[in-house]
Amino acid sequence: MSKILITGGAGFIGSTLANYYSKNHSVVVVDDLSMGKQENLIESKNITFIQGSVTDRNLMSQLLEKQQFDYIFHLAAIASVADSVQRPVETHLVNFDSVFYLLELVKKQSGLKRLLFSSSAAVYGDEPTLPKQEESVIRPLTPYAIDKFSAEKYVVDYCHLYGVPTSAVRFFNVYGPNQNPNSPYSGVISIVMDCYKQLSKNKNTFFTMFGDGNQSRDFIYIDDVIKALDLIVNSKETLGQVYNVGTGNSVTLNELIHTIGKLLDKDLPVNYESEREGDIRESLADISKIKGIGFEPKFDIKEGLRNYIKHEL
Ligand code: UD2
Repeated sequence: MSKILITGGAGFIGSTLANYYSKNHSVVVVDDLSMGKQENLIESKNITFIQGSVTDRNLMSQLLEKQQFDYIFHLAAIASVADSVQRPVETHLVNFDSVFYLLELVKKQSGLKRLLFSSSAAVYGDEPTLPKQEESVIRPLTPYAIDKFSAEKYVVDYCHLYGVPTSAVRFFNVYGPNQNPNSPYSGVISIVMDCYKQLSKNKNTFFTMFGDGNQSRDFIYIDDVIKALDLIVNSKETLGQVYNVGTGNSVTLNELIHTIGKLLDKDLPVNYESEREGDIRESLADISKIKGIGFEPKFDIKEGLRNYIKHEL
């Protein structure tokens, strides 16, 4: 039974990971509940929940001095790009400083098997060459992307310089059950699903499409993400490495809405508005590197949506 720390463990990705590992391992979750919800975590004697922020240095140092973790997943973040533009200083404290401080804390721990850091496809910015390889041009354009990229660099550097066992992932567009739809910057699929729920109560519900709907994204289902993370932390060749976590396929938002409509046998009214400032037109991962450690996405967009619908609607 390993000891696992998951920061941001009440959020969408973190809670799914915590619930998954709690079957066979002891999991400690730290979350300030700014976006996450404690109800996302299943009732389990193997999960310990601590409400607090990763920016609280006393909390983090006490936690890591008291307990020796085998694995640490640092997922806590201000997850919205737009929010980071509104609050660059707060974003920096959460998305960069907390990582730096955590690296210093784990530097002293000899038993750690892996620290995994969650970076983002945002680091590639609007450079148009597709698909994005880990070695592609990096053009971080927002406080969110700059912090993710610099934190990711430190994470990798601490492995090479000090022998801290680290890896980083660049998430593309992750979707699935328990993704919070309630912020304007929530994942688009969670917003569409929420619209469908509202539609059954209110016939006037519609989905707001920002732009012409021809922008595309590489959507990856949460179960595939969990599999990718588990593979990375259990492989030696991933030490000090960064991996794209996507499917290698993309769909346009118009195609997405059409597919969901077909699966539910009901059309969702769509209102087209002007595109969001700074919106990336196309996003697509090259996943050759992660395939090299045995990763193969199991869910294409249709299969993923089918599963999501089974859980949520
Ligand atoms: C994703 C990540 C973000 C960052 C970024 C990097 C999510 C939730 N966000 O942002 O954290 O890593 O990738 O590039 O995964 N849209 C609508 N209507 C809505 C909501 C969204 O049309 O009500 C559009 C939106 O303008 C965009 C697309 O849907 O073109 C996807 O939006 P998103 O917020 O799900 O994700 P994205 O790619 O902006």
